[in-house]
Amino acid sequence: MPGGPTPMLTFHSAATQQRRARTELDGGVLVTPYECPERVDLVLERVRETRLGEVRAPEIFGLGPVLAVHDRGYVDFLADCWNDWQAAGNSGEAIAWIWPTRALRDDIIPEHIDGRLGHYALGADTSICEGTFEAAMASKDIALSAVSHSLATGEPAFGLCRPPGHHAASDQFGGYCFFNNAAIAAQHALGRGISRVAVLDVDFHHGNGTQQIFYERDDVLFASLHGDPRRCFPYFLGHADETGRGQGEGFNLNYPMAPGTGFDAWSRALDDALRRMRDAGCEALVVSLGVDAFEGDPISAFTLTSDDFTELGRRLAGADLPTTFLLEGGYAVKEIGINVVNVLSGFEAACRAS
Ligand code: FKS
Ligand code: ZN
Repeated sequence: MPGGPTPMLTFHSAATQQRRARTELDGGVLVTPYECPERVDLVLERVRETRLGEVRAPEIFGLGPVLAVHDRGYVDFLADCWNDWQAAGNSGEAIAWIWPTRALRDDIIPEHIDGRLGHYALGADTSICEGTFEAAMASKDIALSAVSHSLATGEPAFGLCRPPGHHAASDQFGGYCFFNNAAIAAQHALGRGISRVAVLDVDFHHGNGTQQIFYERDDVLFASLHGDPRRCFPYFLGHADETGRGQGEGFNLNYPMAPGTGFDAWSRALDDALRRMRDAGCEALVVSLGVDAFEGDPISAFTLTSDDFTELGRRLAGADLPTTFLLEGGYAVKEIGINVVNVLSGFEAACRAS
């Protein structure tokens, strides 16, 4: 269909906008969060403008697929956090400020909301506000709908997820993430007759949550291209020597790269990850699609151009697998639509050409 719409479906829900946090601790002050609702509006606008394909509402999946990768106590905490925080008399948004660090005990979960926040938080960058849980629920339903569609049809699908997911561990939130959408989708794919899934994380930041969730398993191959944790968030995971444990040994691949890395070196890591996915016999691909490796990103440090994102899409199509794209980060808001849709249309163009 030259010039006509391509078959890539986008899953989107206005409920993702229910999270409208006002605060993020940044440089010692509270700023308006980089991870803002406009990000979704702008990607959606570009999807429509380029006629990428149909936009659909997600199906509702409930908590079952969430509990397949997240801890029950954690999920309950997220559901109750905003009410408990307000009931304790706080006027601002919920921000963790004390943690079970090396010098303290971590085996007894406190009852007080301040202690619970510290138990379940990775860092202080991510405030919890009204609507956060509802938005996270919508985000994982988008991811589940996208992966279901892709597996049912063999066609690629795009989940316009927000909040993002890849920093969310089995029982911790942070880095703007609450439910690990990619992990939930990958786990769901395994329940649908796929025996090994690849999760390829191209966001600038290491996908610590996805790594942690699957670290001891060989049915999910996790590969992440990211800023070296010696110098980049999340600082405490994502080194090259983290290769998996037990059954999972060899199924975790980290490609930390120095700030300033451009597409040449970055795409060599990408090609290596794609080769390892093929060698491992992966049958489906979930892409944690952050576009913060972009040269103009305000909080990241790689130098990919908008055209490089098109080439990324082309190379991903070469894997020739049912592919689900899930939005993660990307904070150059003005260019976020172009960069995300470049990946998707590069993928589509390569599929049609072959
Ligand atoms: C300090 C700014 C640093 C942490 C960076 C979070 C990155 C999040 C992300 C995701 F995809 F999850 F959204 N904050 N206030 O881009 O990896
Ligand atoms: Zn990121």
